Amino acid sequence: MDNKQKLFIDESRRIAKVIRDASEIAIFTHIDADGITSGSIAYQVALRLGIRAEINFLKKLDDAAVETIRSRKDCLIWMNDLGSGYISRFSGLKMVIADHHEPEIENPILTENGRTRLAESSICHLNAHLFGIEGSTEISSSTTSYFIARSVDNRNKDLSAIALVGAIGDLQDSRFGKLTGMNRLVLEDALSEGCVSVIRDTKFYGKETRPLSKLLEYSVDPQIPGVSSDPGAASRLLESLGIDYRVQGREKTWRETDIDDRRKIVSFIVQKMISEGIPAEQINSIVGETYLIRDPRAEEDDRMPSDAKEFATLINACGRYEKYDTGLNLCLGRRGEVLDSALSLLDEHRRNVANTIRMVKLEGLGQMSTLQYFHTTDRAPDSIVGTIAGILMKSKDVNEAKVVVGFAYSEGKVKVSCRGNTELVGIGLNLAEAVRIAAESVGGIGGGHSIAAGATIDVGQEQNFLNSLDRQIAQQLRAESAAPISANSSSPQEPKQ
Ligand SMILES: [Mn+2]
Repeated sequence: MDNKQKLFIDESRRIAKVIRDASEIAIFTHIDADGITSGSIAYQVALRLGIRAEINFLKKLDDAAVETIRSRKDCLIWMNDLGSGYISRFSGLKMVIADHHEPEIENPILTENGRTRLAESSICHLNAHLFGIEGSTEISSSTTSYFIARSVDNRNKDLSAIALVGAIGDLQDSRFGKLTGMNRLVLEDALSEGCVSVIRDTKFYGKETRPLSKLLEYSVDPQIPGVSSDPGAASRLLESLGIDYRVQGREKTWRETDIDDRRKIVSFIVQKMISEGIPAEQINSIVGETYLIRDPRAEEDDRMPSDAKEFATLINACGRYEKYDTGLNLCLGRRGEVLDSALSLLDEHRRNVANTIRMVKLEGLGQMSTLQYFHTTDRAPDSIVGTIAGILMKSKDVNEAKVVVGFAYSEGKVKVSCRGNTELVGIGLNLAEAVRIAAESVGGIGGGHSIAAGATIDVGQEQNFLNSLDRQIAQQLRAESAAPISANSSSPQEPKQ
């Protein structure tokens, strides 16, 4: 453990005391996998302490949400996965913020004995950025909340399993092919508690749930030349490799496929990537750590995926379709009927994503100098616009040197999702800042991470937002190329949603 990590954990201990002393806790959390897992950790902590607690899920931190939060000033408010960016709106509240998004810049920050903290005394703020820790690869909101949980009571170490699901849901492993930094400390706890096992495997999505040919056809990370997005190509490949991929009238999953057959597939993909001139580091990154979760609190159910990535996808599906209780209950270990609903939400989600991608590709993306954009208007659920932007950013059909911006109508406003990649971040892109400034220039709000950010703006402001964002990004990329030492991005991986 380094000094920054030690200071972060010291701060989590100070916050744990505030939580133990509370008589009632109002938990607020975001609705993605990281947010729902974080909220479930906070909720479980309160339950175990015997403290009266309620949990509220927020799509975004708009004026109405701030109003709701401020109305709970009678109890301790515990924010997860949001809050850091708009902390000045909460002055005077008794509040704990466990977040990993970039903190509000204008907020007064004090440095005392080498420790950076907010000058706002009634708010306990645990955020990696205040300690010089990277908030998009080294720690998620779920692992931030986990450090508080563990400081409250060592017996909460069993919550490390669900904390890892949140970190994976936030794609914190994608840059290095494994969990690093503070997340790695949580992984160590989970290993010693026996609630996770780590295997080296390919990065394919759906290893436990997708039929083998679909796993290959739908693979965007890695893209398999000649196979990804080409219906029928995967089955032809499997047959040409002489792989028996059927069992009892259905296709096997990756996990059910014979180990030698899996090796054949991987070596075929590697050779194909070499022949296409794909860089070696990108080829190496098709294999990474896979985390298999065994939550000791969970009910037995064979249908529950143990792969943390698939677990996170299930929770994300619950959040996207506003079935927050289903997501929460899944995180608390419920299965059975809860799992039934989660699985059918995931089915519905996959259909929506496939249809929307088809629609956007058909229409084509609008082009500006540093970005490319699409608008799903009201033809798709607003909750999938980030997923669509992420998939497009990784696909061969768009310009990888430009940011992808997606718009969708959402409750009388426009929801905006922006995605970059590690190459762009390496040459100066900071979407969190660019999107925040562009959103504020049209009277909206926005923020996030350097590689992925979002905003909410008024209907009709799309073009003004794009103009401002285009200028911001151009400025960031220019400033970086003018700097004497340019940042170097060594990793080919970029998060997707
Ligand atoms: Mn998060």
